[in-house]
Amino acid sequence: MAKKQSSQIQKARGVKIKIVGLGGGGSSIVTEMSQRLPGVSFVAADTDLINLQRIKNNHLALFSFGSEVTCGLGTGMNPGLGQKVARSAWEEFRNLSHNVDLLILVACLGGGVGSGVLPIFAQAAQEEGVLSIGVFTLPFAFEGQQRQRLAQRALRDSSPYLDARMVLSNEKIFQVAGDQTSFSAALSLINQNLVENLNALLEIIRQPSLINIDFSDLRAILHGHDQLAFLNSAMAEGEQRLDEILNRIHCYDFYASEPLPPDKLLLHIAGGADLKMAEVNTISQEIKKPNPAAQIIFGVDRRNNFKNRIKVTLLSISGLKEKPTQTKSSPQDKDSENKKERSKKTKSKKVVKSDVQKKPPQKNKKTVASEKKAKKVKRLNALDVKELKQKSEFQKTSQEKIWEIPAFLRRKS
Ligand SMILES: Nc1nc2c(ncn2[C@@H]2O[C@H](COP(=O)(O)OP(=O)(O)OP(=O)(O)O)[C@@H](O)[C@H]2O)c(=O)[nH]1
Ligand SMILES: [Mg+2]
Repeated sequence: MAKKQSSQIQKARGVKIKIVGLGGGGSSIVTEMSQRLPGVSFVAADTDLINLQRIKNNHLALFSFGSEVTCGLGTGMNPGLGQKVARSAWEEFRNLSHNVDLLILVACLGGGVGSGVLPIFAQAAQEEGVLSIGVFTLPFAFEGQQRQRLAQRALRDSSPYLDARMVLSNEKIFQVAGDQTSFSAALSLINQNLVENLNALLEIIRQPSLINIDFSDLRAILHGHDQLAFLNSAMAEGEQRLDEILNRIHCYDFYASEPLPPDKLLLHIAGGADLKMAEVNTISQEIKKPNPAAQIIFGVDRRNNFKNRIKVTLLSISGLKEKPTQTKSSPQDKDSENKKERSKKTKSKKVVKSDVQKKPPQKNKKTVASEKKAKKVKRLNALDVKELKQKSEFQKTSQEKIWEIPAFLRRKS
């Protein structure tokens, strides 16, 4: 019995996490992560054999594909080619996702491999049933609009297959790095930020806490479809530690957009023996302010080496309003004709969707029941008719007013 339990504990602790970097930028980020994140499998995937040779290290598995088509080079900013070679590597992508508990796909969007391969890999992972999140960067503004468009298309095409995605923007580096910072050091700032935050997240699901958070909690928060994720951790010490934490926990320095009001939150607070109830309370209250109705999974840990210090880790998940149409067809069926057809359908579906939103909402059950009741009365006098009409007018206008309020405020009330 004791033996069985200890093997179950081992299994529970040994959650399999795989981080796969796609293309030149994705594999550079994963290379940096692989040297600093223990207990995770790392893979760099590219058609560019020279790039793979450059980043080779002991913590990283290299996966080359499509090199017979690209002659061992990149695609030259051609996502169509990226998709084509990805489709022929479909089974390998499925194998890479096999027996994995959490798959993190990292890509710098705007190029041909990262942007082209991403939707195909994400779909293969979904077929394998793995919990998957995407970590993406958008190109610098100086790289031009075409790269931005490729990046946006890759986001849109991959979103139906990923549980959630974090979207960072290279452009934000300018707000953080000084003018004299070297280019490589500036790029590395994003990578370091990701490493620190992912490390904090993995630490809380691996280390048992006073109020524990484990992988099933993380899965509950991440599981979904087309969600935006914001991950941050902040540590502060000394007398001003609480103020500092409150100031920094909502600073998502490199993210492409401000966080949306969260639907789900995973919050972990670690402190020393001097961590106070009031501090835990203030931090938690502050964090749920943008949406008090959000689902919160909460953990607390006491760490012996945290004298006078607090560390807060926050994963915030927001569902997106406009959900792209989900296409379940096999990637082998996807030729460019189908794609054009699909994008036409998506456009027309979007129109239909927004039309539907403008329509007055469906009558609620009570209204329908009272109208049914009214119908049963065979003969209505003039007064009955007037009263019924007023009632339905009132319900209609009050419902319409509700739909004029933004969704997140609606949820609050
Ligand atoms: N943050 C960050 N962004 C990068 C890095 N390398 C490239 N990028 C960005 O990623 C975008 C895509 O470049 P790559 O990742 O090299 O392209 P690719 O996916 O290999 O595709 P190819 O066009 O076939 O080479 C660029 O426009 C840059 O904005 C990096 O190391 N860090
Ligand atoms: Mg490349």
